[in-house]
Amino acid sequence: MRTGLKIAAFTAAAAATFGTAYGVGSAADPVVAGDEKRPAAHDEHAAAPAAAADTTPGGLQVSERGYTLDLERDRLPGRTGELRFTITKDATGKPLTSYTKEHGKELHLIVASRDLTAYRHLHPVRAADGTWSTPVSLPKAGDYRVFADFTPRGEEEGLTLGAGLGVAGTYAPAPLPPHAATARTADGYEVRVDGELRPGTASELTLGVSKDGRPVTDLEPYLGAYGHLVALRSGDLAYLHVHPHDGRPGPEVSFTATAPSTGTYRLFLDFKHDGKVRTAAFTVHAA
Ligand SMILES: [Cu+2]
Repeated sequence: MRTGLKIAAFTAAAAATFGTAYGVGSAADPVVAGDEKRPAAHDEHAAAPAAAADTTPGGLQVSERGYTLDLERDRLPGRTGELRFTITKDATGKPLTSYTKEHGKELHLIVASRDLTAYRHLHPVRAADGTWSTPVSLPKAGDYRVFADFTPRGEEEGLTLGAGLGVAGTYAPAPLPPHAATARTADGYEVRVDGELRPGTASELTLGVSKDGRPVTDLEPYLGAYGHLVALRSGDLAYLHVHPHDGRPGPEVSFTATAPSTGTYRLFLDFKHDGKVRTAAFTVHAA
């Protein structure tokens, strides 16, 4: 069982767990059921490993469960350019063209710098042949990781594939910002995080948004939720995407999350206010 994305999205109090298999065989069975309409010769899961292999957190592998993230180029000549890629079905070598939408999109693309100081959440456009493309503008040169978060149609569980991306130019990796309970967005919003991330146990994180010292109570839905939270583990950039479990438009948005291990994580919260999506980032420790 992969990231538990659906559990988080559809079950109010459920933990979004990555790195925990819950139920031997449960990862394989829904795939078989969901693939009934496809001809057997095109069943790309025939060679998929057993459920036991699914304890790895998302985003660490370029290829998983019969799908591969193929970046057209794994380096960009500058900080601004176009990213093009396909999700290739290993069994046929062809791009995947049918997806189940999650939060209004067939695919969510996260681009994060290896030093965890730069972050982009993008929604590429898919051509009929399965090629995805999006303009990308990054704040600095260096090593990045690209995460594709999607659910192939007919499958119960989504998956997140990750690939490296190099951006040409002079690169000075930054130290991870220290732990702090509050973060300020580039445009003056203050976000406070309450609660702790715990390894192997679900815990609640509450993020409170204010502007000019006043709580924001009119957050706007962004992709069907008042907040989207991505956690990346420092060191290997293991990926966890969680969704809020209450429907209030602020000032507080709560998430239930489970860290796959002790360690340091960088949290990125996307929220929408005054018609614009804004991002606040935090460094937290799970211990
Ligand atoms: Cu998205």
